[in-house]
Amino acid sequence: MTDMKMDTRIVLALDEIDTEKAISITKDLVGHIDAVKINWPLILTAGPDIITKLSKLTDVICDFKVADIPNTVDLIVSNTVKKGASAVIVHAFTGADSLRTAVESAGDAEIYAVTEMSHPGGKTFTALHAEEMAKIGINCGVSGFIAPATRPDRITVIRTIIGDKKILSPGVGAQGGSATSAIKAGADYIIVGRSIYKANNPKIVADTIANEIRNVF
Ligand code: OMP
Repeated sequence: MTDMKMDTRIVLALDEIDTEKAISITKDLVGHIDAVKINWPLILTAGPDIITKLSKLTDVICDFKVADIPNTVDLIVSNTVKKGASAVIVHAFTGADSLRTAVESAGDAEIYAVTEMSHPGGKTFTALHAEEMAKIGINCGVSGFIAPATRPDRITVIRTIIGDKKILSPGVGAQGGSATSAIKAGADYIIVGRSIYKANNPKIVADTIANEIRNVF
């Protein structure tokens, strides 16, 4: 793929499960976000062809948090990319063989590895190993990492390990994190779901966040 746009630095987490609504929100937000990220909720209601449909509108990141043995990782990642995904999110705790397979199977698409999860439970296990997971991810050639906007200090720590690889940061809005704090801490993109797709006017919310981010630079 060509590199994902970096205009607004917003990735929309499209966890809207009404298929028509999900498509119309995306159409409305083209030009106001840099990509959409879809997860199991929308795939389960809309079916996997939603990847192809949305990919005609914008870059699609498939957040399948793949966590499996290399053979299964290969089957999931290669078929997701065939459907039109520009990137796939995988868990890093599976280790080097699974991560390396994800990168190889993605071909020109990107692999983003989860370091530390944004919810309170993310502190129990993932936070304890986030730095190691970032190092393994770098060795395996991933394009970027997921790090929590709910703990901006942790984004900064991950940034020191990964150099200029990308950081996508979820947890803004509904989970209490702030877009500007995440970007100031070292994130390249923020991932925002409910605060945008559940809003009466998603475009206004997205534009407000994009302006806040622009003021950081
Ligand atoms: P909102 O909380 O509604 O903004 O959505 C956040 C989105 O980011 C959801 O799709 C989550 O599945 C995803 N996410 C997290 O919230 N925390 C993480 O640690 C990792 C992810 C992710 O990989 O995208």
